[in-house]
Amino acid sequence: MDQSLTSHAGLLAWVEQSAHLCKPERVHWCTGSDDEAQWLIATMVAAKDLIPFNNDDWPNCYLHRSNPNDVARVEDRTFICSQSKEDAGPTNNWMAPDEAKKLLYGLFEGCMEGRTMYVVPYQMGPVGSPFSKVGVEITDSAYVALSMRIMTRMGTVALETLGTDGAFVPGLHSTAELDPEKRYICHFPEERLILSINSGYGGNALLGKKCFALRIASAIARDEGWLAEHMLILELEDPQGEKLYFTGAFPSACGKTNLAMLESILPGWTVRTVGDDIAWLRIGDDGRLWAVNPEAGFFGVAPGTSEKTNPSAMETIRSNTLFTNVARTDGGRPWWEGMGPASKWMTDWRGNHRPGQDLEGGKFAQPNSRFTAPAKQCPTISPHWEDPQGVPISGILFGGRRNDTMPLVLEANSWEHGVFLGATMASQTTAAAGGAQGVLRRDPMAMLPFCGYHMGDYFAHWLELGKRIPNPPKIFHVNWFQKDDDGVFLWPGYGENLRPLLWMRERILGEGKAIETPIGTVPTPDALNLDGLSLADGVMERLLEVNHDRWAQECDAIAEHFEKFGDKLPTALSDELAALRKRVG
Ligand code: GTP
Ligand code: SPV
Ligand code: MN
Repeated sequence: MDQSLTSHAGLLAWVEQSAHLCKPERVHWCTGSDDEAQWLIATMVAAKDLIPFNNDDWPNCYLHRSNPNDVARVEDRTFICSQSKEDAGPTNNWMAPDEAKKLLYGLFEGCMEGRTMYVVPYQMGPVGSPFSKVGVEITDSAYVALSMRIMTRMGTVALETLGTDGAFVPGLHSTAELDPEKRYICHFPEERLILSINSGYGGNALLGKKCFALRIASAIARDEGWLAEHMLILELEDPQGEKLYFTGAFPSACGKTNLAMLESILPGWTVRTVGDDIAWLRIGDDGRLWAVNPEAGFFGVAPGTSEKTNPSAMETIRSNTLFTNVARTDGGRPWWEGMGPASKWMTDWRGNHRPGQDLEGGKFAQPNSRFTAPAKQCPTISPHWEDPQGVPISGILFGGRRNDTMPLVLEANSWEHGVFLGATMASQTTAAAGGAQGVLRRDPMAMLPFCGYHMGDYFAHWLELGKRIPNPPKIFHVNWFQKDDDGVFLWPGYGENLRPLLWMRERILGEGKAIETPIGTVPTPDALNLDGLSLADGVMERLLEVNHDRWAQECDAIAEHFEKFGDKLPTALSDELAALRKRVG
């Protein structure tokens, strides 16, 4: 065993126990140093687990191809293992903790034979922040160790925060045989423990991210009176230099990274990035809601990312970036659909060498292919992104991917109505998780796959918290994804999303032209600043339309969604539905 880097008795005992169970050939404690990263990379390149990109254009960038059966989160194999089934609620898979441990520890037995066991201490949240928390992931995947170094504050820095007797969230992970039939992602919210086996992919395997910072943290947040959310955090600076901060909860692959890195299309206005996926929010001493990004990197969707849609992401990923399941051109560059013209010959994400014009052989990049890049490389990163107290939030956006029904932007009438908008959000499913794509489903607050306890209690927690915020943010709902009758997006999206954002800012400042509708407040058709954008006649009206027939149907769909929560549905939300029905008529 290498020199362990800590005298934390609880941590040493757990590592010892895990080594005894998994029987690795050796144990390596990760420090997070540059030398260590280069050694991990060299080991993986030798094993063909990483393929270098052309170092002149893409310095220190590598391609990792995952097993084709292991390319996304697996919601049907993800479990909340609370003592009582009821605490997991109707939206989570549940397994009894004893049963889950018996099953998983059985699978972990000897699973690291001949392998290295990496002990990966990591910190979620900025160094020196009172809100930061420590986790330790034990894994047999060098890819995971390397990714955790980008996505979190990993290594010695986390052990320093932990000290000799601090609390940490243990997470045991093994790729084992990558057997999809034996793949389990289990969370024990009472014990604050994570067990994950037989996947090496993103949210299943980088345990600091969805497993800790959302599922376990949401349970901690309920107990401690704060929120752990699937949200981007952005800074909007006006031409006078005044800043406002927004968070936005959109389901997986529905535009958080893109909005967080928005390139302003209007002179004088600047958007900067604080976080692109997760926010931890607390009520500050000043009575406002403050948000911290617990992560240190971006695990972003590659397809659709280009100089045109997201130049800031393109610059961020230009060096020191891991790419997972993208294509590789013969010139040694990464490529994916939506990046630009295909090159003459490419190796697709499965490793097949094909002409770039070959449209028969399927996509060159896996639709959920991703980049893993350090946040500090982002040209639009906010100077406040690591502020220990976080940033003060003035607006919360909920949003989904819907062809119709939901207007481009909608302002809630109150905190309760805003919670209702979040609780009833619906969105078409994407490639970020296994299963059918493009199916409309309710995804409350974009937390359906990530809430670590009963979703009804989670709604109640949001409502309670709202009562305790003297200056609550205004809540909005946005939809960048409405389509016309030919299936073409009605709204250009990306940088153009600045326009609705500016209207939301005006509303926060008590300005902005608006009309009350039965579903909330929408801009008048001339309220958005459309300088330099030409939309066809009637498009803006259509983007802002509130169709009463559709909304009568929507009320029925919401009622059905609410039924799941039984007694746990807060009356404030059933009251909101009743009031909506009345207004819709
Ligand atoms: P996760 O990392 O899975 O949580 O996803 P995310 O919410 O950060 O989504 P992301 O910004 O990566 O966008 C997902 C996909 O939606 C990409 O292919 C984007 O190109 C596309 N997209 C993002 N914003 C817009 C938009 O405003 N309009 C349209 N039409 N597509 C968008
Ligand atoms: C998501 O699916 O919401 C992601 C990617 O951000 S993963 O880390 O795989 O969860
Ligand atoms: Mn996400």
